[in-house]
Amino acid sequence: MSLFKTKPDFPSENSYGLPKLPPGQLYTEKFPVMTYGPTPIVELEDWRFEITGLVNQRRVWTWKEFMALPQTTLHSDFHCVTHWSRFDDDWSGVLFRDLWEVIKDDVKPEAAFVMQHAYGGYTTNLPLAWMLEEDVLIAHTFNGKPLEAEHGGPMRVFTPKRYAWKGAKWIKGLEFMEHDRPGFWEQNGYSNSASPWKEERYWD
Ligand SMILES: Nc1nc2c(c(=O)[nH]1)N[C@H]1C(S)=C(S)[C@@H](COP(=O)(O)O)O[C@H]1N2
Ligand SMILES: [Mo]
Repeated sequence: MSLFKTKPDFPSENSYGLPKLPPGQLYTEKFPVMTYGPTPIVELEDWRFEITGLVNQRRVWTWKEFMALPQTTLHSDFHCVTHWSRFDDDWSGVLFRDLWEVIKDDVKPEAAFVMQHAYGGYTTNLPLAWMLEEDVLIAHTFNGKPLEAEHGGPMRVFTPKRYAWKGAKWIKGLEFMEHDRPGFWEQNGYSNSASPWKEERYWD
């Protein structure tokens, strides 16, 4: 049995009016686990989320505090740089832009880039302006169930408009930076901008 369906029946465009299947991608119903290194196991009572870097004060949220932030469910597709795409999952969590409303007075005006830091040490970077797009989600629920540990549970970042390495599984915090800095895969040759529709796979 093949990993990929050869003739998926899906609309030609996604909710952004872009091709639902980006160039060079294949559709799958599976959800492969793509992790560099071991899976960190983080219990909810131990989980913390913090903001660091260019902040006036370091702030830390417990699980309960983070879950009290506004919650959003996105219906979205998922694109991995290794050429597979999943369609139409429901992801629930806190939009970065809703978190931003709570933290913006604590973040210094020079901050222009954000580094995601994960339990286990993974990092990935994005401009603050891209983090503020309408669909960057810090997610804990996948298709109505708590996100499994291998997929980044209890909490991960999901960036539907970027290849999936731009979302850290096991997120533990965000660092605000004045200057851009490459994260883990960006240091290892992956693109800094990661648009599936421009096929920005590798760093030229
Ligand atoms: N902490 C952490 N986050 C990560 C990764 C990782 O290795 N560690 N891999 C990235 C890559 S390359 C992809 S494609 C997606 C895969 O998510 P999945 O394992 O849920 O499919 O997670 C991204 N986030
Ligand atoms: Mo990936």
